[in-house]
Amino acid sequence: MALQPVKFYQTGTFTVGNRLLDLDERSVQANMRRTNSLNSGHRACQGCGEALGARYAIDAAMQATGNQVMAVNATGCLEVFSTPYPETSWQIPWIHSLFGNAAAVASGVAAALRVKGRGNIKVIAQGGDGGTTDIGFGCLSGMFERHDDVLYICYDNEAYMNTGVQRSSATPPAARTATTMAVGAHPGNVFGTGKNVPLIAMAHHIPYVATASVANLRDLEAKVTRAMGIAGSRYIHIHVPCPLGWGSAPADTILVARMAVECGLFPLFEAEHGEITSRYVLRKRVPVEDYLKLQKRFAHLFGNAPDVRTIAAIQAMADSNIRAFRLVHGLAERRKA
Ligand SMILES: Cc1ncc(C[n+]2csc(CCOP(=O)(O)OP(=O)(O)O)c2C)c(N)n1
Ligand code: SF4
Repeated sequence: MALQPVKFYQTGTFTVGNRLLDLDERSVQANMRRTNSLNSGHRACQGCGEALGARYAIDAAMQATGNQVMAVNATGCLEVFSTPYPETSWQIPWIHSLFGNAAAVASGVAAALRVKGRGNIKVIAQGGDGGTTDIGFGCLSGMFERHDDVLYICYDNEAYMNTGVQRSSATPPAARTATTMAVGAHPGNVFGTGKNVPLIAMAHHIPYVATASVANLRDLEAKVTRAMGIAGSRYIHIHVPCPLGWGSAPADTILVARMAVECGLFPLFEAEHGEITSRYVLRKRVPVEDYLKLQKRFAHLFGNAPDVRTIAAIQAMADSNIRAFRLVHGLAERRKA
């Protein structure tokens, strides 16, 4: 009988697959000495993508720096659910800034550490999309422009969730929020608005910009690890589904995030000094409906008379991303993460 080669399909997964990898290739979470930077007992909703993304990001940052890291946190869900004074779930030195000035406070902390000769301690600023793309945008651009030595992480749940799901400049078209049109011919957020902060960050020619998703936690860890090894301003924009605000099932958080990536609406890429250096090539391209149908904020597009024109317009956005970021085979070259 002919011998068949054994294929280790699970190589690289978080469970058994990690044991098949060299020590330095194993995921941060597979490490017995992982730090659990955001400890149990916090008050995030079930299935909160932001809580998951933050723990993986900060755990990776702690491992990369030998725990020599501190964080400045903008007001928002991440701050509120993790740190109801006098309690905290954080296992690192952590400062709550105002809603809009996390980048400026982090710049100041990094400068103070440098003056005190403690530049080995790395500074992270973090916040939601409201705190980043809207109210904190000026401070963030200033931090980039001055090349301050800070990694800024935006956890993008596409609305102001902490105060009850208001629209931000990261809210996608047609998504219902508490402050977008509830009824009429085209309920939800309008088309043609919003801003792409990763591309704006690239325009500042900072050394490192990346997008990441809780759908691919190894990729997320790798990007944070890479960012921690670079000096100067760095920016990582992480897509984090919010079951409460998106009307998705808590158990579907990873699925929803994966569908956003695989349909092309949330491209995963890295850029250095303004140029894209790697991108995630779609493993299984899916239509945008597969992503939208999982979320009640888009429920008005479906039902007895689906809004085919609006769905087609969203599909056109995904197709445009796929072309622009070269997300399908034949168009993309990929560098090992
Ligand atoms: C100057 C100011 N305006 C408004 C608020 C109220 N506020 C606190 S958190 C928040 C929304 C945060 O949204 P986002 O940054 O997207 O983070 P999320 O809660 O979605 O994670 C708002 C409006 C505030 N704290 N300060
Ligand atoms: S409202 Fe959304 S972002 Fe906030 S804790 Fe709940 S799931 Fe997380």
